[in-house]
Amino acid sequence: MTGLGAAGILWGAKVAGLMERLLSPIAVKDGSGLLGLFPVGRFRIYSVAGTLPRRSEADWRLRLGGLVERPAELTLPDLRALPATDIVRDFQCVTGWRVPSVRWRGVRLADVLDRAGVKAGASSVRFTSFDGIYTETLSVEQARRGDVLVAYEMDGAPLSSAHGGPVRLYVAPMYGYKSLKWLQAVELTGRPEPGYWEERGYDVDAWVGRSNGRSDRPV
Ligand SMILES: Nc1nc2c(c(=O)[nH]1)N[C@H]1C(S)=C(S)[C@@H](COP(=O)(O)O)O[C@H]1N2
Ligand SMILES: [Mo]
Repeated sequence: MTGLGAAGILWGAKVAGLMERLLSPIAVKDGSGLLGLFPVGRFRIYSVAGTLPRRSEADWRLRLGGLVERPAELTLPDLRALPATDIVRDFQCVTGWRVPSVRWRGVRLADVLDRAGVKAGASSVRFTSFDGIYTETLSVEQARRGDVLVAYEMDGAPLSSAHGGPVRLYVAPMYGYKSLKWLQAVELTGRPEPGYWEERGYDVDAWVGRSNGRSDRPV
């Protein structure tokens, strides 16, 4: 058991190094010019696409599809019309940085799923980003938790483009890589499709403190 534990920690550290190596040195271009990749405020700004994609609030749409009763395209006003939830938690990246007490506001993903009507055969949710590259996945059970949000505000302000605005996913109990930025589509499927970092070795079930060989304090 000790051997396996140590291997897990080594593996975790090696994989965490991968995220840093692939992301740290790049700079990202915003409409206004060059932006350093990190840190912005208390966060590091990550984009595997190497750019910060932009979509205005007016142009943003959320596609709901796959194994649902009522495929739909939601606008930001549609989303804001659903009950809002606030969550204040530390934000923890699997590479080790943590931002204390961040306030998120958004709609519970569960309410969005109910609006679309999840069909009986659906067991997973697949998320895509309008950066064209990043993907994520949750089980339907995880997606229905009360602390998983489709978020449109951070710390009392509209979610900035750097942080994944107008709308991103916020998966409070899991490492930051589950919180997909620049959310574009939510698709119900019959089996999990590992997300961007998960295809590169990170755990699909990314609970803070009990995944990826790490022992962070749970958030
Ligand atoms: N579309 C997209 N979403 C993403 C990422 C990314 O590179 N692209 N990085 C993930 C990782 S690893 C973390 S820790 C958080 C970082 O959020 P921030 O850029 O707002 O600090 O976003 C997650 N969501
Ligand atoms: Mo991360």
